[in-house]
This record gives sequence, structure tokens and C-alpha cells, in this order.
Amino acid sequence: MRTVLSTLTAVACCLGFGVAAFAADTPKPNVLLIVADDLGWGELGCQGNSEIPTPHIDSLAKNGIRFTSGYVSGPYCSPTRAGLMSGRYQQRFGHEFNPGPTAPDNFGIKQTTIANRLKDAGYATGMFGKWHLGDGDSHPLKRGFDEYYGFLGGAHPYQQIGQGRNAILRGNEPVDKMEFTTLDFAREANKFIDKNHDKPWFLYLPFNAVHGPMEAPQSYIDRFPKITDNKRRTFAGMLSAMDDAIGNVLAKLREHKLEENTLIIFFSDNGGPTAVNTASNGPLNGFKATVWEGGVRVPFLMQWKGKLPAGKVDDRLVIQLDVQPTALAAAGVDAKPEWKLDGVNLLPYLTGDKKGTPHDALYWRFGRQRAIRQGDWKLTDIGDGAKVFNLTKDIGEKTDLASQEADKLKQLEAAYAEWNKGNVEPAWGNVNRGAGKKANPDQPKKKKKKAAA
Ligand SMILES: [Ca+2]
Repeated sequence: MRTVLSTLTAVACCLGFGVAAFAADTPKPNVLLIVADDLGWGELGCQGNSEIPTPHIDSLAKNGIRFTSGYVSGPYCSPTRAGLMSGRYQQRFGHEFNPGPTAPDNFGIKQTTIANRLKDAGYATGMFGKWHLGDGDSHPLKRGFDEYYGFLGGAHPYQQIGQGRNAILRGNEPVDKMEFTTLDFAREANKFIDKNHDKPWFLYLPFNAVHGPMEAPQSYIDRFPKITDNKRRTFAGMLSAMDDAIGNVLAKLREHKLEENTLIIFFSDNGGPTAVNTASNGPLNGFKATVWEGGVRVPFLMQWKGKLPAGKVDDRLVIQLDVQPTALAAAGVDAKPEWKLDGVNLLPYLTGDKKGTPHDALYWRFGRQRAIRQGDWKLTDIGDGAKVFNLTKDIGEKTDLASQEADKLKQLEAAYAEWNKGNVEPAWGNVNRGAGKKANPDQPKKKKKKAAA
């Protein structure tokens, strides 16, 4: 009998039931999902850049896991968020591009979201920050969130309430005063935690920091007298304010003794648009709105005290699409095959219950730009032809090996083509946009040279 039982246990573990048990023997954990906006891979103390201290964000790496190959499925805001909320590559349902300054009528997310699914599992759900996924039927309150405070568009001033449908809203109602979005979003998040501390909750906290416009309270800018460049000093104030805001929320967790019952995930929605906000992508090539590493590889941290390892650096491929299956598994929810989630539950890989890597490959399509990363290798095509890089030896994508690695190129092309079969045409936007040398719409245009006098 004992043999039969141990065999059954072994089989159950192989099938991943060990992970379900890990959720079932404890109260349902809270999920705190923090997203930064336009923060590059080369910023943050924990990423090796000490210029702007970020002790609170760094604490997530110290008490949890820092993924060095953490990615997002799009190189700019709205597509990445569509992938995050749905748990699916956003190209599966046409959400390949930002809506542009005037959103088309069909713009917005219609998919079932992580908030819908956690709400169905009995979670209180709240969102405080930037949505960028549409209005009407796509409004956060229609996509699974019980509470919402923030703005619906893609960018917002930090110290003005704004107007129209991009005003700062509480639910559906414009607010009549505010201080500074970054700190306000954390304040509202903390009210939500106070209210729901005795039940499981899902809190989505997408800051608009450090996206433009370049604004920070003077007291924050004054923290950096040694930075002489004005734009960089303001950026430092913006990042420092976000770090404080995150520190405020982490303190609230400690106040309610929730640290050990809360899964925390932090990442940036895309790489840094360095020329716009100074955000560094470190050694990576490219920037926001490109499928170079600098556009899609981002700071990515995860903490769950007592459940996941602390102070670990993990080089395996992970992506923001993994947030939904991971959070659902933590909540004890079985993801259904018909949900067609592209992400992977990371928990068994992080606890060591499963060996190997969560993803054989990750894929990007952004109009004429496309890329695939498989193990050490990446095919990158920003609209001017496929190049092949060995990222382990060449993280900066400097040496194109396409001609000498013809078999590898062929294999990556085939894998990309197979993935691309599951995608649809973009539902809005120009497929030629964002390709080649015009890859970054946020990049300041070069001034035309004056004709010689
Ligand atoms: Ca962004």
C-alpha cells in the first residue's frame, strides 16, 4: 500500500499537483502587481546602477528573485498591458499597437483578464494607475476590477487632474484635486489594503513613472544636486518618488503582517526611451518601440517571503505573460486549456519542483519588426532583415551571425513562422509603422541642418 501511495505521490508531483497543494495548505495569498512605465534594464540599484538609489525596489530582489532575462511581449505601453491582462500574446487578438492620439472605436481590451479570474476566485480586486486599454466595455471596472483610481490614456501630467476621459478618475468620476500621481496611486493602494487586509486581494499598481512628461516634486529633484543634467535630475526625482511610493505600499503590507502571504511582482512595461527620459538600457541595444533587447528586456522581480527563494538571480527566460498563470496557481485556480494562456506558471520552476526552463522560446511581432529568443540565441529583425545574435556572448546584439549560422537562422525562422500562425492582423495601426530606422516614435526628430548661409 505504501508503495502504491508513494507511486501516486510521485506521479502527482510529476503532474504538478505538488504546486496546487502548496497553494491549498495556506490561506489564499494576496497578489501585488507593480508595473513601472518606460524604466530601462540599466536602471535600479539591483540591476547594477547605483546613480539613483532605489532601496525599496531593490528589497524585492534581496527578498526574492531577480530575473536577468525578464521580458515583455511588446516594446511599448498598450500592447504589453494587453498581454499582461489577458495572459496571451496580444498579437493573438490584434492588440499589436498603441491606439495613437485618437483611439479608434474598436480600441480596447475585450479579453477576460487576470482581474476577472481572481475576482471569480473570491479576491477583492483593485487597480490604481495607468490603464491604456480602452474605455466603455474595456474600462477597468468592466474588466474585473472592483475599484479603480487612475487615468485611462497612455500618458498623464503628474500634478494636474487632466480633463475629459483622460482625467484622473475614481471609478467613473473625475477627481477634483490631487498631489502627484506616483504618490497618489500608492496612497489609494494603501487604502485598498487597509479595507481588504482580512481577505485575499489582487492589487494592480501600474505607475505612470517614469514615462514623460518629465515632472517631479522639487523636494525629490533636490535629492540629486550632483546630477548636473536637468532632464536626468528630474528623472532621478521621478524614479526616487516611485521607489518611495513602493516603499509606502511595502510598509503597509508589514503593518498588516501580510508580507509572507503576498506574492509581489515588479517589472517595467517596456525598455527605456533613453533620448526622451534618459532611462538607461545598460549594455542592451535599442530602446522602447524596438524589438532589440533594449525595447523588450526589462527589470523583472518577484518576491514571496517564505515561499520563494530569497536573494536569487535567475537567468531563465520569463515574460509578463507568466504573471497570470503564476498568480492563478498561487490562488489555487486551475487554468483551463480553453483560456489559451501563453504564459507559464513559474512557481514550480522557482521552488525547484520542476527542472528546466519555463519557455523554450519567446516571440515578438510589432508590425514589420519581429524577433524570437530561443536559449542563447536571438533573431532580431527591425524591418530591415533578419540578424542572428548569441546573447550569452553578445548581450548588446553587436555581432550579426546570420551568414555563419545559416542553420540556426533557418531554425529560428521556422519556429517564428510556426508561432506567427496563431496571430491575427493588427486591429488598428499601420503595420509599416515602427520599422527600421523610424523605429521609435518617441525619439526626438533630428533637426534639419540649416542650409549654408
Ligand atoms: Ca511604457
